[in-house]
Amino acid sequence: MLIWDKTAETMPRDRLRKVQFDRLKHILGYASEKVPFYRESLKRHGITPRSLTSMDDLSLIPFTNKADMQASYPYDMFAIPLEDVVRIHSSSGTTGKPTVVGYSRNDLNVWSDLIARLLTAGGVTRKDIVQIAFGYGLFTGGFGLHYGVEKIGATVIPVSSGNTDRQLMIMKDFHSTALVCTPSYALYLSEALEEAHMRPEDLRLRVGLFGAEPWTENMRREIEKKLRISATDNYGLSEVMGPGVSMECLCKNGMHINEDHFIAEIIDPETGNVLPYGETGELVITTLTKEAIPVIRYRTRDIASLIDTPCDCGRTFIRMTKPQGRTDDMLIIRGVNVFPSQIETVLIEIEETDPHYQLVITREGAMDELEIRVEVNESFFSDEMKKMREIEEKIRQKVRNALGISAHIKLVEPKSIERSIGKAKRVIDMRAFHQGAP
Ligand code: DLL
Repeated sequence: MLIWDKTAETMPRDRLRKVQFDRLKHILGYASEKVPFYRESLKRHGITPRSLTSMDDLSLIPFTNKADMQASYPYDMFAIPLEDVVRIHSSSGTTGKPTVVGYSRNDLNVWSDLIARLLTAGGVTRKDIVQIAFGYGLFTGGFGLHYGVEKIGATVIPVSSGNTDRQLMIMKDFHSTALVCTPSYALYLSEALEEAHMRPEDLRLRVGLFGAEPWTENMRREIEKKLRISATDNYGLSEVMGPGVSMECLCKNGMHINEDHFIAEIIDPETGNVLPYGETGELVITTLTKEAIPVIRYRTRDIASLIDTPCDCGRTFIRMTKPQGRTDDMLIIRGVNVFPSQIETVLIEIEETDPHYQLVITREGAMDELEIRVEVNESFFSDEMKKMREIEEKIRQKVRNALGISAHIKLVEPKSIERSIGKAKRVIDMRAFHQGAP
């Protein structure tokens, strides 16, 4: 299996620990010198680079959270003058003000190098023709992946997101061999292919590198089957860089974290205590080399666990599991904690449905009601009410067995749930509306 930067990616763990510790001390000094927010918060906690005696002291350093990033809007977290910032991206800002992130020249070099690692891990080589169907713009997906493709010397087709017919035409006519987009869009493209009476054999697609939203193993199987490709997952977030924080190799058993540039920890989201490897909690990330915006112990709100068993690919970096969702996406339905991805896992196993669904939560009096809208597969779709009711009942029971909640199931016609060209919107929570809205 190919590895982009063998020296870094297969570094013995004791050496890696030392690199991390030295870089951590450096970044603490740098952040407190250049960013008033860190100067104050580290001083309040009595933390200086010298006070750190080992990596275990990491847990003494205060967290940074989304609200801190938002309060610094637009540029207060920047550690370098604007004239040295060569690129700006930003998060979508669906919850409040967007977070603005900047990159120095060196940050962009590191970023494209980490994307080169990601692409190589997913099976892309300089011979590939890579179709990027992530949006090019403030979102980090398009431009983020782009420069890594150029770095490895593959051919990049910067189609950007949307215009599905054109995506398919380009995929076929330009002989794309690798597809880069969100997993939900990959699935949508596979359907559109069928509708256009094209077959995967008409394309040269070989691999898919998907990320930016949660997806399940079942969804991977579905996409791999429909597009006849090998699909890998990759993870990142704008606040700490964008894509390239972690990526799967072809062993597909967790995403290797680029540990020479990031420290990952898992904490209990309630107490903030650090949890051991293997336990599930909130992922916290510290950047070790970012110049424009160093980020220390950032609470990502993503729920995952860390895996430190060796991987067959030879990389020594630990892996993170697929994030199940975010602490703020977790639904509490009549006191039971549920992640949309758990419901997806149940739905995908039911052959009569397709993996397109929406969860609608309402409140009747004091009771939360969950409605699962899911598309029936074309071949099972029928006018016969009885048949449809039987499928609904089957799903209801499976959801109850797996998650311990009872849900109302609504089968909907094939292709009736809106498809997304970027991150899919699965949850419609009407409870706030019922409760307080005038
Ligand atoms: O989504 C960066 C990215 C672009 C990653 C392209 C991978 C590929 P944001 O828009 O800031 O950045 O959203 C970050 O998306 O905190 C997770 O909740 C979610 N997310 C990203 N990748 C994955 C993944 C980009 N592979 C937020 N699995 C993160 C699950 C993911 N969730």
